[in-house]
Amino acid sequence: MKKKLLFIGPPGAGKGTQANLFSKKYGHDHLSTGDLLRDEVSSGSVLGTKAKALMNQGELVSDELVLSIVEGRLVMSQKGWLLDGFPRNVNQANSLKKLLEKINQPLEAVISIQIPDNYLIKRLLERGREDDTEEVITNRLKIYSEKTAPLIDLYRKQGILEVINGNADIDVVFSCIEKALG
Ligand code: B4P
Repeated sequence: MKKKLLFIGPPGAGKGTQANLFSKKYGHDHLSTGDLLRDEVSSGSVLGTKAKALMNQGELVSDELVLSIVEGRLVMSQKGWLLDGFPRNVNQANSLKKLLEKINQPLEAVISIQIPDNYLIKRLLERGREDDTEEVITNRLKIYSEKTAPLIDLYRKQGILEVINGNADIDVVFSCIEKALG
């Protein structure tokens, strides 16, 4: 199984859900910037307080903060890693590229989970996290299509992209991911 992975997809596509299942089964370190930022928010730190305000509007947190969170964990990882929710814009993708070159751990595959917007909105409203209101979800989807979706083409050009249909049961999506990475 490939060891250096990235899962990308719009909010609610199931990337967190699938990354969790996958890392539990195959032993990758699961690096979810969303989860790491929510931990920072719960800690009540100054950075967490700043992050919370942005997250609750559906905006991206500063690249510097996200990078500082990811870098240390990537460098420490011994058994392979799975990035979930990072990179989210071109600047983060460039920083990741430089970091991976520095530590000599090239990305092996990118899983792009795709699903129409109307299903995403329904899923997220049902989940009901603090940033899962209709207004905030709409903003997150807009930011995804403007800033994150262009990265898919970048990874397609590198020949490491696998597109997965996210509009199916969780176990069906999981099997498709295993097949793509096997
Ligand atoms: P994230 O935590 O990454 O959250 P997300 O995009 O909403 O997706 P998530 O992974 O949680 O949900 P999933 O699709 O698995 O980001 C939250 C915020 O953090 C961002 O808005 C931003 O502010 C900040 N942030 C994070 N990373 C950042 C970065 N790199 N730079 C700057 N800011 C950053 O699942 C959603 C729901 O669907 C769940 O309830 C799940 O149970 C359900 N579901 C999943 N698969 C399903 C299926 N197949 N069928 C039915 N339901 C399914």
